[in-house]
This record gives sequence, structure tokens and C-alpha cells, in this order.
Amino acid sequence: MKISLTFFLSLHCIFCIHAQNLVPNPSIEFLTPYRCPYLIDNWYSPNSETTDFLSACSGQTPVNYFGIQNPFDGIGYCGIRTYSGPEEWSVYPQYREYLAVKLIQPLERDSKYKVSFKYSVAENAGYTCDRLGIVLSEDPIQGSGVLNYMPQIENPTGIFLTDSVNWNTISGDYIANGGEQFIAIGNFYPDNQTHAMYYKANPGIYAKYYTYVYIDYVEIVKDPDYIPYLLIPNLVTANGDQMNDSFKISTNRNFTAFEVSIYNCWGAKVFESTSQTFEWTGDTMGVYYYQITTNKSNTYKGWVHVIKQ
Ligand SMILES: [Ca+2]
Ligand SMILES: [Ca+2]
Repeated sequence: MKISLTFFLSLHCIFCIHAQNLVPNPSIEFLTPYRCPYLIDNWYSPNSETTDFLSACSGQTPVNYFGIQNPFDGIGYCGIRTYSGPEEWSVYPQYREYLAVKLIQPLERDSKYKVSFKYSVAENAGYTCDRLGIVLSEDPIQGSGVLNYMPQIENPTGIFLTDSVNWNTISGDYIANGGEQFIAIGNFYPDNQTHAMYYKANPGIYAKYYTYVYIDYVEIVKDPDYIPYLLIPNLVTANGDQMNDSFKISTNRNFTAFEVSIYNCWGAKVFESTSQTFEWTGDTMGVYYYQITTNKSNTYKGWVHVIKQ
């Protein structure tokens, strides 16, 4: 009995320390061996192009057509084309490959998540480009050619991806709108918004005129310490001392919709805005009534005193 209790406590502690990664098959492995190398578990190509799922199970890691790279984790990873040079445009105009997956559970509204994935540039690719990011979406991510989505986490513009030796990380914090349950990784920009250059003296045969990157270990983990807040002041002292000089909200949330209206004591509207970064310095001294609606559903009402002296 005593042993069982100790075991239970240990197990409980393990789950406490490690927040759950919401990405299924995060290491991009063939979890069902007989499917290798044709059907990867969970992951798919959202634009139906030939995304490569490379694994030692089919002899495609660490050496493959595109370069040499040991997996960051496990025995496999993914390989995608993120840009094709002008030499390929007659055959492959605006050609892109992506990898996508449905999360284990949807993201929760106003929660903060750490989003990251590993990448390494394939050494046989003749071109390098700067675009690589991850999209989080409520609806399934799909389309053809360049997928029309704005990545929430991405490599900085103008920084070319060139490291073909190490695994590097693209990561960022993401405050969820709630309901996001699909992700995709790749270059979501057309050629005229992608910075690219031919940089290899001796590229390989297969990837000579395009950019090719390996992707491994994708992680989306909730930050348990993040607490969303919204502070609304009830006093404005518009005297230029930099303290309470205007009526504005303080928040760490990003509202998808926002409205604020301010009324004087006779009920006349004196200010309105749809920007959550609004600032109202007050008309004349007095007491005003405000109404703030966030995400079209939550309404906050109250009084604000304006003092001018
Ligand atoms: Ca892997
Ligand atoms: Ca390499």
C-alpha cells in the first residue's frame, strides 16, 4: 500500500512539472512502422504538394537528396521547399511546400503559449530565403500554391536562413484568441515578398535552384504563469504631470474587437473609439460614464472623474 502511494505521488509530480505539448507527433516520426515512408502519422501537406517526410526507417536520414542532417529528435524530420528561383518558374511558379497538423486540443482564449520549431537548412539547396514561419488557425489550413495566411510566429524579414550544420529555433509567445487548433509551417509569402538569393558555389543536383529546409520538433506549450489583466482607471488628472493624464486601458490582451464610448452627465456621447490603444484626455472637469465592449461579448461600464488643475 505504501509503495503504491509513493508511485502515485511520483507520477503526479511528473505531470505537474511538464506542461503538455499540444502538437501530436511533435518529432515528425513514422509512429506506425509499416506505413514508412508513405503515410506519416498526424501530419499532412495543406496545399497537396509533395512535402517530404524523411526518416531512417526508409534510409532517408541522416543522408538524403537534399543534404546531410541528423534528426534533432528521434530518427526523422520533415523537408520542405520554401522558395524556387527564376530558373524553376516556368515549371514551378510560386511553388511552396508546407507541413500541417491538427492540435491535440484547441488553444484557450487569452492564454499564453510558447510556440517553437527547429529548422536546419539543407546544404544542397542553391538558394536561401528569409521567410519561414508558423500559422495558428481556428479552421483547417488549406489552399494551393502560396497559402494565404499571416504567420503569427516567423523568422525576421531580411535575415537569410543559411545554417546547414545546426538545428536552430524559431519561437515566440502567442496569446490565443481561443479555438485555434490547426497549425502549418512554411513560407506564406509570394515571391515578391520573399527575399531570396543564390548563394551556393556547389549546390546539389536536386535542390540546385530552390530553398529547402528541414523541420523537426514542433512545440506549443501553455504558459501556466500567465494571467490576463484589463485595468480601467476611474480618475483622470489632466495636468501634464505624466500621471493619470488620460483615460486609457492597460492590458496584456489583444482583443479581436474593441469598442469604447464615453458620455457626459447629460448622456451625450463625447468620445468613441474602436482601438484598444485609445487615449482620451477629457473635455472639461466632471464625471463621465464609459462603456467598453471587448470581443463583442464582454462589457465593462463605470464612471471616470476628470480633474483639470
Ligand atoms: Ca524527429
Ligand atoms: Ca546539414
